[in-house]
Amino acid sequence: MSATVTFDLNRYLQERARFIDDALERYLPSEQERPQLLHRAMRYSTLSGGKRLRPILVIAGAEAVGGTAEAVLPTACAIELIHTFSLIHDDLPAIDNDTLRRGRPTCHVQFGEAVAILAGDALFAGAFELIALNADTAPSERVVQVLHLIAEASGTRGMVGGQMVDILSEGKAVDAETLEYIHLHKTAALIRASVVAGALLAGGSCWQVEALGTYGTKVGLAFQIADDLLNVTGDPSKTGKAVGTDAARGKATYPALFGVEASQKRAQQLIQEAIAALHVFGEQAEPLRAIAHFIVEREG
Ligand code: GRG
Repeated sequence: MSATVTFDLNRYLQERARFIDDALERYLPSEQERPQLLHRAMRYSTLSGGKRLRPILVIAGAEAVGGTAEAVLPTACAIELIHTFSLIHDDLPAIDNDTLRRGRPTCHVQFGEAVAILAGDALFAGAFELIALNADTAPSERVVQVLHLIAEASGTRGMVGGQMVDILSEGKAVDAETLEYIHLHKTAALIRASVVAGALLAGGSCWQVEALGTYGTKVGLAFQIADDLLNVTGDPSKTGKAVGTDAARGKATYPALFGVEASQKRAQQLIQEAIAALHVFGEQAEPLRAIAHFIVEREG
């Protein structure tokens, strides 16, 4: 008789998110340390109940090649700090001018623009301090590779570059190639870097890292398509942010260019391709397969 073991994704996500939250709590500067206002803002935006998808992908990438969550924890938290930085700056009046994030007032609404800008800057710098800390549990040459990977995925060849083209495209008719450039750089680059960083730190081989890179790019693109769809069809009580804002700002999105149904199909197709890239792995990659489905099925 063969027993079918179904992977419990909810439990996996909850346990790892708790593990990451506890570590972030320890790594972030205390509100009692000077400058207290800056530290309050950094903690307010970071410890505010995000899904922790990117740090969970660092851990799942490490586990896929036989590593552990403990060994990659500083880098997992570093990526959450970069992500939180990008959200704070993305919400600023000069960029998206959003007032609600993770169900709470955005950082600049709560603390003022100057504090929000500096909180973002300090989180970004703090991320690289944390990656360097990972030399305690991973070989230094792997840590250097990860520093390069994450810096590139965050900068002009990654998130910042994608964000720039996103802003320049507002209110314009963009073609499919430009839309894909925006999504691959603004969102998929950091998601890919998360999975690959975990695998590199845990000693993954070249072919394992390459397969996980393909997985990361495809789920990263699917993630942004799903985010575009949630901005059209989502429920603010579940997304924790306003809906309908992309259309109001004339943003370049998948539903705007291709419609809701074709966008859903494209996201599903990317998830199938991402899972196919994992064929070289056994059951150690089961969390990554389940996360791929979650990325397009989530409601928030
Ligand atoms: C950080 C180097 C650096 C630059 C800032 C503002 C900016 C440049 C980039 C913006 C990038 C951005 C906000 C992309 C959108 C990505 C996205 C879909 C975010 C929502 O992520 P979730 O759903 O959020 O994982 P939670 O709240 O769950 O963490």
